[in-house]
Amino acid sequence: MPTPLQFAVFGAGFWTPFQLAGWREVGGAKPVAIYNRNRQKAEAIARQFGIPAVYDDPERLLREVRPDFVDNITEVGGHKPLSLLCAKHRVACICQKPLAASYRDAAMIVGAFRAARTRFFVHENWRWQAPMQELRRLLLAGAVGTPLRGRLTMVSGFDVFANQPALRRLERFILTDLGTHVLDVARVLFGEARTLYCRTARTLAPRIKGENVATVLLTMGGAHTPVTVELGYARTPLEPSSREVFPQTLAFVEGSRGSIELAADYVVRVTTRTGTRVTRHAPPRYPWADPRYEVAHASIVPCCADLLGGLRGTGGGETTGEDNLKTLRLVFAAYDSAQKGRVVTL
Ligand code: 89Y
Repeated sequence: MPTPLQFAVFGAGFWTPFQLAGWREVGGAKPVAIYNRNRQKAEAIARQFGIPAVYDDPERLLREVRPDFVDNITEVGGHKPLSLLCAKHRVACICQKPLAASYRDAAMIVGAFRAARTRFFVHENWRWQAPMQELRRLLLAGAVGTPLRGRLTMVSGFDVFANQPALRRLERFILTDLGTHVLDVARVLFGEARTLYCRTARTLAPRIKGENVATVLLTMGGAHTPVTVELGYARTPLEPSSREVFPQTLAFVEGSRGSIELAADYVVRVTTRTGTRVTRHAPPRYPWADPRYEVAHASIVPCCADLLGGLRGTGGGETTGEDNLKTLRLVFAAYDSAQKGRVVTL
């Protein structure tokens, strides 16, 4: 067994305990210090996970501890300053999504790590969800031929603001918080985008600053496959059959030889001329995961395992900063399209 990498945690909010539990599940990395501007919150997490050192000054932590890497689990406002601090000290870093509130800032962060010749990754976990992995596998294997069109839907009335009140204050909400995930999955499934058109709305979700509904139409990959991404966190009255599935993303792909449906309860239906094959791809059940976030929390484990391989240089590490910039280009092109009312060519 290789020596575990020693890491420092930045942030002590809603996601931190799940992220730490995920690392514990993966093994091979040990938290040795935690920073949070509110020291008491950091101390509580340190007690829970046996982290020996607590700091309320991130630079002091980096100087004194010199961790192998930092897991930056702060809210979006902390991503740029804290990531740049890691680049300055040449400490490898994994940052939560969305990497930054603008494409420019995100590119600046990635550029700083490139200049410092230091590894930098984004913890983008949606593509690691068990049913998404199956969809990816099926498309790669050509199970339904060439994709002719695709639809990815995450429309929910779940109160995401209760656990993450900072989401209410985002000027740009659903495309940065959720669009980052779902547009990333779209890239993984269908290839890079050629064109993009987006409409946004703010509706039926009181007391938030940003948009909470977005529809993005993209053409993707060599085949220019049309892909629709539907996002919504709203208390929209939905018909009973479209029941609440948060945080599952549903999908439907029509191909030249059949179709694939990713339905509620992690059910995958593959229909070809020979009939329909139904399988279930539920995520592993972890005792530490919040059951209301089951598939999202479970995906932390394969995501961290992949990033650990990237940090060690032993393979994996799909979601580099550079890769995430490609996803963020779509997120911010979507705002541009919605504002100008026109198609963006990428
Ligand atoms: O912040 C979001 C995330 O990354 O997963 C779901 C979420 O908690 C609410 O959209």
